Amino acid sequence: MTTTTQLQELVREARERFEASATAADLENAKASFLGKSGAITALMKGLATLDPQQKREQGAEINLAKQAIEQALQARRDALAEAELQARLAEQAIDVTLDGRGQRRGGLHPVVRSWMRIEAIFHSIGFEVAEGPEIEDDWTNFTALNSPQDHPARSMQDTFYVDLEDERGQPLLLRTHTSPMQVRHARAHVERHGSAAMPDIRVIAPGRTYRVDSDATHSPMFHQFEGLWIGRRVSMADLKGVYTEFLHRFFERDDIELRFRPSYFPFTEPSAEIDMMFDSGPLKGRWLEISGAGQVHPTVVRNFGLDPEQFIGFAFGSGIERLTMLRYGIGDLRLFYGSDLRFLEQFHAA
Ligand code: 2NM
Repeated sequence: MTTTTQLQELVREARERFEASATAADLENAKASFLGKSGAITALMKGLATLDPQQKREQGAEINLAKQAIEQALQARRDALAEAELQARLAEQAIDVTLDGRGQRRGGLHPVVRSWMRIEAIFHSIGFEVAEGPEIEDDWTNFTALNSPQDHPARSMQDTFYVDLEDERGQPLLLRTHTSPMQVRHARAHVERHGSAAMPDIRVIAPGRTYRVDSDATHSPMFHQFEGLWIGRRVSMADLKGVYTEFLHRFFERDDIELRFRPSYFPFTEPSAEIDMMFDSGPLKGRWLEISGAGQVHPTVVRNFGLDPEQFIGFAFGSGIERLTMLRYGIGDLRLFYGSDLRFLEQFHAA
């Protein structure tokens, strides 16, 4: 005979065992001791067989109640364990959306490249094409075509980086010392394409890297230049002044700039001039600044373009992109351009 107290004790014990089960497997083991084939409740049910019908009914009902209570406790514990496991998995996989992202390290354009791009855009809008060409040049295109005499100091090993190779015609190869060889190539291709009889004017700029054996606070062995060239039947130094004035106004985004031409010498132009500029306001106000070399293209050079210098005439100029960039942004030391110091470079990323 089982007493109500014994059944209550059994239910209490089951609840305790279920509560103490830390995993689903523990819980199923605990369940077996009460509801399994050889569990306590099952044993009690079997015991009913020996009782008389009245007792069987009463006892059976009580045992059933206890069984239901145990099943309820089991289910409650199953739910609790499942919920705990879910919470643990969520916590483990949690993302803290308030943390900073790893971000993407964004590069930026070098200030010299920014100037390069602006220069191309400005001259393009004035009607100039943009020439391209090799940085390793042959002797004829870099020097001879541009009327540089054999004994010119620029042709010496002290001034020019020669490459340990010759081209197929046996002439020396070198790192171009200016961007004019691109103009030579461009002009010759232009004449080849159009012929000279009804040739449209040659109007081109040649921007790019150039190399000279030179290194101090104001000279780098590699620097950037852009040269301009306009050849037609009646192009004058007045056109040069007009074009270059327009360029400076656009490049510096201001009109209070004065220009002056000073006589100079270059092998590839005659006459030749230095272009000086002066701001009428701001920190550099009133100081003449050397900004470019220029001149009327030498007849020998015009002939080397494949044109008759009696019929074709024009101007050319060559300016340093670093120098223009330093003036535009107020940069004091050329070497900052080549130091790869992000504290310097990042100032231009959003410029
Ligand atoms: C300069 C100064 C003066 C120049 C000449 C030529 C060409 F191709 F027509 F011969 N291009 N650039 C030139 C003229 C360059 O740089 C200081």
